Parts: sequence; C-alpha cells; structure tokens
Amino acid sequence: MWRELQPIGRHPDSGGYRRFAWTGADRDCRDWFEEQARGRGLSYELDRNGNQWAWLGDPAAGDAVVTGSHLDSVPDGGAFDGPLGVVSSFAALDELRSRNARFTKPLAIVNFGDEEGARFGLACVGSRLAAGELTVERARQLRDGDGVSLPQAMEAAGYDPDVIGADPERLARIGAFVELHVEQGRALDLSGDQVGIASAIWPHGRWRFDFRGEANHAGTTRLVDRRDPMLSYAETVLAARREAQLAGAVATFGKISVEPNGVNAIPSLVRGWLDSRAADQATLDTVVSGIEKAAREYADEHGVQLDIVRESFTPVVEFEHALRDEIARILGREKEADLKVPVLGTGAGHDAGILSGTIPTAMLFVRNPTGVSHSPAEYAAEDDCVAGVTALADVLEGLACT
Ligand code: HGY
Ligand code: MN
Ligand code: MN
Ligand code: MN
Repeated sequence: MWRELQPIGRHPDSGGYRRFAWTGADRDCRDWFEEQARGRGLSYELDRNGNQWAWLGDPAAGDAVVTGSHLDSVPDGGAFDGPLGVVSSFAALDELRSRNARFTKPLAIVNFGDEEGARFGLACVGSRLAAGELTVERARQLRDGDGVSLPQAMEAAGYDPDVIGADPERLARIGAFVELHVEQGRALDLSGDQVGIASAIWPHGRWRFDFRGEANHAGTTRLVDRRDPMLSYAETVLAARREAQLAGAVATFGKISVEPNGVNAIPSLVRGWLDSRAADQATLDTVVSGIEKAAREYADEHGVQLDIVRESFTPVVEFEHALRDEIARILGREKEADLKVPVLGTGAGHDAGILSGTIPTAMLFVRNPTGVSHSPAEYAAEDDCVAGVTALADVLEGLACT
C-alpha cells in the first residue's frame, strides 16, 4: 500500500512532495485511495466537497466511527504528514479483519481534500466546507498563484464545483472521528513513547502583509530617495521572531511575493504571509498585535503603505474529553498504571481540529524521531508506524466493535 502511494507527487530533485489540490498528483492520490477502498470491498463515495469516503457497513445507520486524514502536501512536504493517517486506517481495518472483529457500528475511512491549503492559501478546505465553517461564497473566491479559482480547478479536475457546501447530514451520521498523524514535534521522542494522544491544538492563523512602495531603478536611485517595501518587510520578519520569542509562541514568514520581482528594480510591492500560533488566545493576540505595530512603524519609516489582511484563523481546539479518555482507557489497558499513553498538545492544524466543533474528534500521534515536518526530512520509523496501526486498530475495535 505504502509503496504504491510513496512515488506519487514526489519531486525527483528535492525528494519532497508536491501534492496540491486538484492537480494531477492529487488525482493520482485519489485514484490510489479509491483502489484501496474498492480492493477491500468497501463502498466508495465522493462527497460534494471532493472528500473521499470508504464505508464498511451502512452509513445511514448513524453513529459511525470514522478514521483517516489527508493525502495532499505542502510544497516539498514530507511523506508522512497526512498519508500516514490514511494508510494506517486501511492497515488497521486489515488488522481488525484478521482479528475477526465484529463491527456493530458503521466504519469509514476518509481522505479530506486540500488540508494543507498549499495551492489556494486556506488550510482544511474539504473539512471546513463540510462543517459549514467555510462559506461557498468565500470558497469560490479562492485563487491560486496563477489566478485559477477553486471552482475552475475543481472543474478542470472533473469535479462539479456547483455542489460544494455544508454537509450536516453526513456529519450527523458520525459518532466519532479519530485521526492518526505523524507527530510534528519531538514530545514522543523525548518521552520515549511510540504513540500519544492529542489534548489540544493551539490557536493559529495566517495574515497577509502588503507593503507598497515605489518601483525604481536599482542602479540610479539614491538610497535617500527610495520608498523600498523590502526594507519594511525584512524588519517585520525580525520583529516577528522577537515578539514570538518573548511570548514563547511561534511566528513564521514562510511565503513572499515581490512585484515586479526584478534583480535591478526596487520593488513596488512586497507581500508576506505570517503564520503565527501560541498555546492560548491571549498570547497569540499579543504576538500578532506586536508584529503589526512594529510593521506599521517600519512602513512609516520608509514611506511605505501597509495593508494587513487576516486570511484565516482557527481558535484553540480542546479535543472532546470523553472520547479522549475512552481512547486513553483502551490504549492504557495493557499498560502498568504508570505507563499511561502520553497526552500532548500540538501547534499543527488538522481536519480533526476543524470538525471538533461539530462531532467528537480525537487524534493519535506516532513518534517522529527528529520532530521535523513539512520537509522531505520528515520521518517515522517502521516499528513506530506499526505500533500506530495497532493502537488505531485497538481504538477502532473499542469504539466500533463490541
Ligand atoms: O498548517 C498546519 O498546521 C497543517 O499542517 N495544515
Ligand atoms: Mn501539514
Ligand atoms: Mn497533516
Ligand atoms: Mn490534518
């Protein structure tokens, strides 16, 4: 299973993955998912938002236990972020079938579309649409770097964009969603555990900073005569680091676009995207307002105009305690009292986080020895992945088989 999926969308030079929503690589991942589903005799379904579902049992029966994750990636992402959750879901089903587990609830494996938001700039599009958190109007306005809209991209990929929208009936049939994910951090490596349970997702958001100055000749324009937006941008990046460090939070300017983007032209526009996250809302607000204040000062200093747009925001997610404790009981039952399964927070966003406002959701993390993610260096050892499958099978058995 893993071997068929691994080469899809992998860039030969960087070794990273470029599986962006509604592109060829995305289509190949979806074809892989459908093949895995049908190959196991599961009933395959594509929902109105392009999320893929593989059902065991009758979805209409309700109270379904759902597992899965996403298959898309960030630019040059790693092999595990998303795919480990989907592959582990199919493997856990195979494991339960080998145990002759008797399902008393419907089970589904899901692939949520466009979780990373790499192409259109908004994360978790498939789950946000399903939960009604992303309006159809806003979704239709999403554009990629070439100006292609989400509806155009969906249409070009053979999907009908006119049916996207909230899917309350589908979500109402789900009793629990459990997402297994490679840990994007080192907590399990430091604690020496193979598998952990998520407690919460930090509040996090994306802000776009548009610094507008004056294009001019790089060779003939005196420094005193310049209104160079690149200077204000550069100082703002350093301010973001300072503010985050002071608050024990994180802030990243990872994406930039420059116009006219010529080596010998002073830019007219520098557009930078800030990703900032913190353990609680108040801290995040302090960090972002500190960065905005500094950016405005730097813009004024250089005679540059600054517009700041908050493009997306996800409030703190506390995973539902009853489900989390049920999972801890299931996973902890073979362990001596003090060897409880660790519970850990994360700064990474997930579909399970988006859906937690609508249905009970939980996450399992699998140890990542370096903690590196969103990079070709992302890694999880095979025996830890196997431990993740066993844990997921135990959880699904505990929730869906009695
Ligand atoms: O950005 C995130 O935290 C997630 O990987 N989409
Ligand atoms: Mn990710
Ligand atoms: Mn992910
Ligand atoms: Mn996710």
